[in-house]
Amino acid sequence: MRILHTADTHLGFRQYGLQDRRDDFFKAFEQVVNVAIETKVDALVHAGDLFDNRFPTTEDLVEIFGQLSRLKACGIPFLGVTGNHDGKRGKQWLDLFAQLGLAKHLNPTTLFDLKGVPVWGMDYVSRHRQQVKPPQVDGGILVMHQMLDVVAVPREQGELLLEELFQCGARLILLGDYHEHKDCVWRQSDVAVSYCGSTERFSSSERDRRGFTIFDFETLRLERHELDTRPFLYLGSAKEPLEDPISELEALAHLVPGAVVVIEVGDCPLTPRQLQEEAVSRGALYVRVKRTQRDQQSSPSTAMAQLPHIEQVDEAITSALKGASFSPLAHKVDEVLRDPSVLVSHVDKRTTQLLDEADL
Ligand SMILES: [Mn+2]
Repeated sequence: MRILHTADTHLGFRQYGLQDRRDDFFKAFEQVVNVAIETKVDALVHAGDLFDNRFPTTEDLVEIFGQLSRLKACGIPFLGVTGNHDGKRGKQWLDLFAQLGLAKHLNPTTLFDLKGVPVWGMDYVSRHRQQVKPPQVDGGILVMHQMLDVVAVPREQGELLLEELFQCGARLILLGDYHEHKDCVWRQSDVAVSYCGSTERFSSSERDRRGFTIFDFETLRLERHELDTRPFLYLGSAKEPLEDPISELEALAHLVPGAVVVIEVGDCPLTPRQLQEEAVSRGALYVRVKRTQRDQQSSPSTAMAQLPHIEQVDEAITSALKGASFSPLAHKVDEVLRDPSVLVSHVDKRTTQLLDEADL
């Protein structure tokens, strides 16, 4: 029996405020569904963070219904748990999808019978820096969305202990939350534990190819599938920041079209806005500029000493922003973010409205 394991699809995420990036996350998910259907897997397991947040838009819901319906038409069950990003108080989106016959919301006490193999799941448990006990189950597959001690940094912040997972009774434990797959499969006697990684780059630090895995339940053998995602081009590094990013961009012009360019710069006189314009004029989608400050590198304590007192943070941000060359739109967004009269739950809507009005 073949089980497709995916997680951390973060659907609806408008990374860098871009509609293109929002579409990229859906395209990656569509590829996962395509492979599930083409290779006729027995189930698609989603280990949490299906959506990037608790409030998917109607556009997001229309697209997810489309993909779940394709799976249903092919008789492939979609089995899921919620993650830390998409979990709601009370009923979950997965419960709605289940009600419509498009998904199964897994839980620790009632098994889902997948052709004779029990499948269990547990939604993300928010216990910051405390350990979560895995449920004791009776064989089969367990799906969870938590950080394992062996990948958490620092290790004490791990929510689950790998050793305990090996003892929980399941034979295959499919996890979400950690966005990397590489070196994230652990085996002990007849038990395998694995993270599949995210399907699109949720942050520019996710440098490896994105993908998902298919497990053969009988042999516990794993097939890795790589996804065709938005190219990210990395120029410079914290150790070797660029002094002259423009000539690097020129040298790599053939790689730039459509890419998100991540530039690590040192003592460069150009502002992020100027770099953005330079790269976009060469066809880049977006530029993420990281500045490596040599004095901060050598002495983090000096940088700490320069931080304003907590009560003056707002003032310090305002005066720093005055000196920065951000667009009027960026200043408007900043106003919404720091305006105490704007409810946190309204921030997303208000900023999206500003971006839509700006018609970028
Ligand atoms: Mn995630």
